Amino acid sequence: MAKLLDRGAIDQYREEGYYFPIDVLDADEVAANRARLEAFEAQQGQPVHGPQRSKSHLIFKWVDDLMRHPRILDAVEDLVGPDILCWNTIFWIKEAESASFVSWHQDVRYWGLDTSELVTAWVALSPATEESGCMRVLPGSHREEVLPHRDEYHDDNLLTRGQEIAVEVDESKTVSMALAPGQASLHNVGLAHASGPNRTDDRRIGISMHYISTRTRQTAGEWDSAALVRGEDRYGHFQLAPVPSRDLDPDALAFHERASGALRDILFRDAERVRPVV
Ligand SMILES: O=C(O)CCC(=O)C(=O)O
Repeated sequence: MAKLLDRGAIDQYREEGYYFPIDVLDADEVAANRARLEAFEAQQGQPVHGPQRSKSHLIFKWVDDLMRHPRILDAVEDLVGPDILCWNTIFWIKEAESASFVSWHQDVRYWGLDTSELVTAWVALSPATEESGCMRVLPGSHREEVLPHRDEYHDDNLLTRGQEIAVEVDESKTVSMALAPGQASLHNVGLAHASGPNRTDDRRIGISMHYISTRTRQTAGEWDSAALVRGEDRYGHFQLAPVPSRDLDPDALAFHERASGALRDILFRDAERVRPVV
């Protein structure tokens, strides 16, 4: 029996490659998480950036908690089964009135994972609207061949290599996944997706969490890590990440350094240029 998604939602996800919205956090929880993020940014004098954007559950205890949120895990379990790893967590922040964008891309092309079942849950901590640059998806593209990509390294592109699909995407067939703060969307690793600039006076803040079955293997690197978030790991294909005891836990930070270095090697493995962001 499904835990959170109904039959229609599961069928839509399988057919179209996405499903939204799912209510995850209430207004107080959103405010508390945003305050934690922004207190950290105020303290360091700049927004979360570079390697801080990825595997961020190893830096921030509250991201680790969010990654284990029962409503998210119930939805993910409905799609990948009961033994679940979270491979990565990524901040997607577009400052107010900023040109930041994400080009059309398919994650399956870059992540080296031998699964077509990875589910991304993307949680909004501020309004994700067409105006603020919410995600757009190309329904059904996860069931087609992976499209050719090229690297553009555009400064405003939030993607590591500025990777983009090298053929025209028919915008008339795309769907905008607008979310209110505290809501989440789900999308499949093969689904083509993108997002435009933020034309509002608030930051657009999202956190993506990338879930796989424990069966999954990393094929692009010798060593990779993931967090066991539900069930049992009977395979041992990934080094299991520690659970931080608090924000900036020194042991978890040391693990983050190794884990994000390995991730960078995977993401840039056939790239012309390596950028500090992962
Ligand atoms: O936040 C965005 O606009 C894009 C996010 C994305 O590419 C992802 O979660 O896979």
